[in-house]
Amino acid sequence: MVKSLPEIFDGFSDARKEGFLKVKELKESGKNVVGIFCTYTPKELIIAADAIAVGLCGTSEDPIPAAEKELPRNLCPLIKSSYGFALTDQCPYTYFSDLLVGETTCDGKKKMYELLGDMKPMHIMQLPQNYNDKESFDMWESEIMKLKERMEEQFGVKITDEKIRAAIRLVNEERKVTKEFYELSLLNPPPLKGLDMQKTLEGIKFKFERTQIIDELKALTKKVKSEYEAGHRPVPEDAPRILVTGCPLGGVADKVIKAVEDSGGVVVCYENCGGVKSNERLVDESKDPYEAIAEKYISIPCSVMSPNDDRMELLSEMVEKYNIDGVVEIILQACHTYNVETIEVKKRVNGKHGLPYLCLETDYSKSDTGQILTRIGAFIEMMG
Ligand code: BJ8
Repeated sequence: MVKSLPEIFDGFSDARKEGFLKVKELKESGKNVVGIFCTYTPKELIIAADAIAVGLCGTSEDPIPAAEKELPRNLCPLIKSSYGFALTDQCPYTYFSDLLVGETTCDGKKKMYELLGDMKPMHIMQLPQNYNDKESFDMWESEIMKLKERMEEQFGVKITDEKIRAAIRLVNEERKVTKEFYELSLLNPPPLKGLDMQKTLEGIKFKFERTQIIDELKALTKKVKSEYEAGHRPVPEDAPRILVTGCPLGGVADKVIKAVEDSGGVVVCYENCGGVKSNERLVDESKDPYEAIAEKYISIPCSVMSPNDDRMELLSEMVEKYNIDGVVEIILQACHTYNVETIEVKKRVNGKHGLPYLCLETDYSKSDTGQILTRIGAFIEMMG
């Protein structure tokens, strides 16, 4: 039976739940599972070691009370949720992971990794916090080589030149089709709602056969385009076009993106991890594979970097490219690096682009849903 677009988007939304069974099956068939938490993890090395990479960033508030018995309450919900899942053994992805890989990004995450190391085998990559200088690059390249060695040792495999190059090509292909999918929203009016785009970008993290992800995304992009060409318009022409930036959205999308779209706006660009930040730049296939991997990953403009001018440049590029009417920034409670960067983001959006900017600090609870809807409603109305 041919599925409709809403059914396909809901399918991506259910991917996290459905992936539980899939990961169990893969595990039983002898596959090794590597749990990851961040866009800085070089997935190519995990794939080249014939293992599967599974995202373990918590997006639910359920395990937070358990985490708060050990962690400070005044900590980012993403960290508390991820830790709570590991602590309570409630998350099958964490349970089935043979190895966890983390990076020294923000303070809370890197200290949580130390604690996780008492529960599971853990490999922590030392991430330098400057993407411009040579010493930082050399250090990161050596961290990439250390991860290669750890994968080989942990799983008793050899990562050959051929395997790493094949993994690079595969992940690059996935990035290209992901980009083609989210670039659908360059159209005006966009051919899909931002919440459906977000469900899809989040859902692909819980599909483990990379070629299947590529095929499904290509087919989805084609279907959205052909329905648009046939006259399907899910978004009104005058809906203000919103760019969302800031912290990862997995745990707050239903609250924030839905509020934007229920108020008459449409999210056309996600600058966050999972969107533009992780997919715009490819690994250079013509270079030494490890140098090329190091170059790609160290250039991710996350707020843990200092300085982080590239984020502002990327933001400006996207504001112009997507013909943006307003920017909404999401700060997860106690995320200091993104929170301090809001000053620069606001200046850039208001000053350079003359556009309205709204910053929302939130967590995974539902207690501020009404307040967020009111603030976003007023923001969108101002643009109307
Ligand atoms: S590359 S955004 S996935 S670190 S929101 S845990 S920064 S206190 S998630 Fe992130 Fe990697 Fe950067 Fe992306 Fe800390 Fe902030 Fe929480 Fe964060």
